[in-house]
Amino acid sequence: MIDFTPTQIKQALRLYLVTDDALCLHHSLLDVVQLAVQSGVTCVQLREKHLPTGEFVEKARALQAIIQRHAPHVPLIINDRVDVALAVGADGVHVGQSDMAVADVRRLMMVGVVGLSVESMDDVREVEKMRAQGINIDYLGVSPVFGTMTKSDIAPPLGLEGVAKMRALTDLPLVGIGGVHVGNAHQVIQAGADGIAVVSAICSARRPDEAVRDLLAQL
Ligand code: TZP
Ligand code: MG
Repeated sequence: MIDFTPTQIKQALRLYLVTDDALCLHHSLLDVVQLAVQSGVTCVQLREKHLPTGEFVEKARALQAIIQRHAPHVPLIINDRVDVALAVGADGVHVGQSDMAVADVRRLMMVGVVGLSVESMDDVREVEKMRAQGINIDYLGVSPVFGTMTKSDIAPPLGLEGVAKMRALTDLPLVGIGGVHVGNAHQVIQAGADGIAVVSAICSARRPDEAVRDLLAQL
């Protein structure tokens, strides 16, 4: 675990892969991650909603080994679980609005990246208040930009207008997630995001390497 500069964080958000084992239709999750980092993905988030903790930790270590071997500059972020991130020495944690409060995450993660999903303008205003109190949040996930089947219990889509409005409310790095694919990635960036985060566009691709290259070409 190292400390990333704001510039490094912004660069890491450019093409951010969020994993979903069940959506890896043509390759194992580990193969998807390997192909993706070899092809230029700039960040990987391990997102596991159902694994027992021990297996979650094992999987985090397996991903870490792959990333270390093939693209050591690519950060590994753990979804939700500060304990898992600390146990394996991952580069950071990403939490949502109903996960552990981001101030508590920051207290536990004295170094490393802390990302937070924001689903409304009020969420962003709340973030700015926390920052004014000295709570260091590294980036925001704009969630969801478009409709998606990948995640249930999801807020209404913010749309490109929502991305632009959030951009106007904060200078934090923003990554757009939800229904982003090769056909709309460019618009998300144009609306003001620093990068895009995808699950199915890479995990479910027959050729994850080509999917990564095609997405990068749009950014
Ligand atoms: N958080 C907000 S939307 C989403 C997550 C994890 C799922 C995005 O999946 P996809 O397949 O890229 O639409
Ligand atoms: Mg969460």
